[in-house]
Amino acid sequence: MTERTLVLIKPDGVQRLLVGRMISRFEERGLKIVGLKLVAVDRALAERHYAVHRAKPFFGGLVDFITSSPLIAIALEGPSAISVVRTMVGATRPHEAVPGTIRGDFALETAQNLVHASDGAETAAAELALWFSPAELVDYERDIDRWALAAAD
Ligand code: 3AN
Repeated sequence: MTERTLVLIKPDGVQRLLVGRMISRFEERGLKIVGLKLVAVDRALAERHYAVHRAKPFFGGLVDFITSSPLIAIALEGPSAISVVRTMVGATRPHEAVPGTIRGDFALETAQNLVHASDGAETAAAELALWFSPAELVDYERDIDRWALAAAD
């Protein structure tokens, strides 16, 4: 089933010059970029995005971190995109992430684990609406899809 999901390349990914490499991984997998922007996140947006973690001891630090420097917000589309992207990102705690995943290849610290990816259909819909206006999500055809994704549906 074709799905859309939200990916954030967090401030550590931007500062460590990993934006291009991470986008390449998603593109090479066959996922379609349907939204993309650089965002200087304010605290209100950060707190809404991480609202489920509001009661956690790391919440304040998490909001400080995500507002400390710009991030890249990406909307990706493809077959089972939500679970495909979560698998590509790897375990939340990078020391448990397997090699070949983004965190398994580039991260060691949970507080600096480079990427956010929506964890389910409801979350993806809510997060895409939070980060992108309808006009910023673009429908278009890619010629490559008849080669890369012919059997997808
Ligand atoms: P994921 O990003 O893998 O979905 P969540 O949703 O459990 O993981 O956590 C959201 C973010 O909160 C993580 N990406 C990480 O930046 C931060 N976080 C989670 N657990 C901790 C922790 N124990 N200490 C510091 N930061 C944490």
